Amino acid sequence: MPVPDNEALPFSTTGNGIDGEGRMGVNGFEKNAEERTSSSSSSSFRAGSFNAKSVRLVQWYPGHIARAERLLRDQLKNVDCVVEVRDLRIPLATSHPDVAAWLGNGGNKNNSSGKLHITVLNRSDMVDERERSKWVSYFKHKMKERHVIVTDAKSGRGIEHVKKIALSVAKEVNEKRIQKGLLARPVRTAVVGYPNVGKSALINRLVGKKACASAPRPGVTRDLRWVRVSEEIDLLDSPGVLPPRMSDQDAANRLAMANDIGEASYEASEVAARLFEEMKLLPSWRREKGNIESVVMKRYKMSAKEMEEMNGDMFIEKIAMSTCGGDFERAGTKVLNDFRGGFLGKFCLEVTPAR
Ligand SMILES: Nc1nc2c(ncn2[C@@H]2O[C@H](COP(=O)(O)OP(=O)(O)OP(=O)(O)O)[C@@H](O)[C@H]2O)c(=O)[nH]1
Ligand SMILES: [Mg+2]
Repeated sequence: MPVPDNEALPFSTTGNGIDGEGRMGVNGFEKNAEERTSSSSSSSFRAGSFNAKSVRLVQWYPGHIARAERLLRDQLKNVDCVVEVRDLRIPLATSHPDVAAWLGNGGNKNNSSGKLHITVLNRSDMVDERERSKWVSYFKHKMKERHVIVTDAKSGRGIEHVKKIALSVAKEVNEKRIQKGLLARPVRTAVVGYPNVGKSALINRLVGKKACASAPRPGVTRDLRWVRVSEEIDLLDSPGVLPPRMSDQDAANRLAMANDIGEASYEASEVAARLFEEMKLLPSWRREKGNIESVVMKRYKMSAKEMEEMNGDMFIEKIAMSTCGGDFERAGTKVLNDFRGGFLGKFCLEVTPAR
């Protein structure tokens, strides 16, 4: 006689809540006092060259994230499949280093003995079609990731594909269960990734209704939460998790540009200055179709020559002086919002590695 599953999932929205632990700043990220006092943006702006500064991503691991990760690890023991959501504008910076450990595959993401790994490259509507294909090919063929799906959780693009793979895992899991004399159950799929990459939006699309809170800022989801999609699929929504240490300042800056970390951990003017310099180095800055340069020229009323000669600080200073009453932070926020809102065009901030 088939035996029901004895590990029922906690479908409650409150039972396993993660609290803020009091020491968080805006959006759950806090600046330390030393950095706060040393980061007067406008003065540091004029003083040194751009490269001498780094963004002050000082509180990388606030309490709620540490706690979220612990609870996530615990829940992952009961999971069959892990959907790792990345931001297609910055797919390397949002590839979480702990995924292999979460999968329980002996540190190897592609080892088939553990849980199934689905890579979701979300925000596909925000990047160019050609870049999109290059990234899929990179993760599939170079990184040997088995299931790589491009999605746009806003419009629903790619969602059926995610569902199809989850259902195929469900079938496999249940065939094994029935052979062992156990009752069939829904496939348990955890949706994980960095903050603000679109995990909850993806779940809402899969469920077909607004089951989870989703908003355009990092740190919206604070609780682990199981959601039933159908008799065949259960999904776990989880808070965005950052690695405990991040030595790569380039990646950290890109997370800030894309709004994938809390705004309290950096100066908008500095990150925006760096964004300008990074954009200028991209092949898409001057590509034939849909180049970034012409969009930026038009938006900020600057000439190509002027932009060529400017570094990031000068670019922000010009915007601050011309449209923001000399306020560098306002100018930085404006540029970041333009990028995040897609007003600077559709492009990835990272280029597929050549190797
Ligand atoms: N343009 C676009 N916007 C998206 C996409 N996916 C999600 N969003 C939007 O991005 C914002 C963040 O989405 P969430 O689903 O809250 O992100 P999350 O990963 O759950 O974030 P946390 O809970 O903070 O970790 C929301 O405003 C979504 O509507 C996408 O594919 N394209
Ligand atoms: Mg969320």
